[in-house]
Amino acid sequence: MEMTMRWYGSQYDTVKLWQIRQVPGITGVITMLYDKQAGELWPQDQIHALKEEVAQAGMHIAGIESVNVSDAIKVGTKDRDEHIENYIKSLENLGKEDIHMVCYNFMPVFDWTRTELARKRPDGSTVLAYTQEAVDAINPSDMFASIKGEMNGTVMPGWEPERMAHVKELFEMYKDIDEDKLFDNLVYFLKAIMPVCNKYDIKMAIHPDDPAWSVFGLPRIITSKEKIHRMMKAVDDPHNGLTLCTGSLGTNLENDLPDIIRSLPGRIHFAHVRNLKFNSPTDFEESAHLSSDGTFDMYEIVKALYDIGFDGPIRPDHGRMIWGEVAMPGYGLYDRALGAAYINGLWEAIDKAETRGV
Ligand code: DNO
Repeated sequence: MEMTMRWYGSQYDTVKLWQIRQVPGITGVITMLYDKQAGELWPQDQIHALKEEVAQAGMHIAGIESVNVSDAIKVGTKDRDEHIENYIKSLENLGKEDIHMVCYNFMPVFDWTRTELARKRPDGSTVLAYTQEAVDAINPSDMFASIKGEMNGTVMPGWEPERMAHVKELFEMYKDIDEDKLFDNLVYFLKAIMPVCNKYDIKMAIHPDDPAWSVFGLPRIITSKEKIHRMMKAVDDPHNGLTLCTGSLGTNLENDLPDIIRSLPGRIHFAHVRNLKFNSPTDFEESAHLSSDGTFDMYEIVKALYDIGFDGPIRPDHGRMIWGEVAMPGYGLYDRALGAAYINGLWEAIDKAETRGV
């Protein structure tokens, strides 16, 4: 594995590249052209400039999160083929710049969903949290308004104000889309992009739906082991892979995370590793990464990744807001640095136990 951290670009991120560089073991960042709308072309010169900026800071781009897939592609409207053409050209430009891993999602309307961005924990830290009760009580078009005051002045991925201004139209677009249609549109998209992925060895890593069930009646197709395998089989190419996101798949306590990992050797191209603490099956908060602070056994998760020979980028995922930091919720420097150090420690211990027979 390669330890990385997500970085939104100098224009948008409160965290600087030089700070990320000082986190022990981090050699790469996961980044994107943050001002590009889904469906838009990523020009090679802009990718090149981003790559140079990261290289100047002594790191490299370990992958992209995300080249977003437009709603036209997800819904299958008449603009879909044009957007897929742009997507293919963007992948080609990334390949030419020697970038070989792309994370994306196929979630309708909302990317990830949380109902609180700053729930206070007993130690005074704040975390992202979710309760089904809060989702059930709110009209989807009010969702953005209800959390925007907690965004610390940042633009959160998937919750861009321009996009949220059209929530009603977005819901209208998806009104005839059920799980099967959404799945067919995903397969159509993947089949169209596989040739360019093969040509440039670009590993596509779909992000699971977060939370791993339907919200606001919208269809969700990447929520369980069974559904992930259905997708892997439908386009059975090693470049069609998964972002193993423990915090997303793990929202459903029936998902056995180490078992899912072990069932997908060679198809996990990227890992988001974090813990969740459940107060009830439908009320969870994003605790510290440490096993004892949450519900997941982080040792078993990292061990499963190690055992399947996972060699892609890994990143600590959402962190708590600690030590007075003001940053994009989930994406401050301090707690993610602690997360990276912890995962590195687990990995080293597992590796030494395996290779030294300790
Ligand atoms: C949330 C992230 C997601 C993820 C996208 C991938 O913090 O994990 O926004 O980047 O779903 O396209």
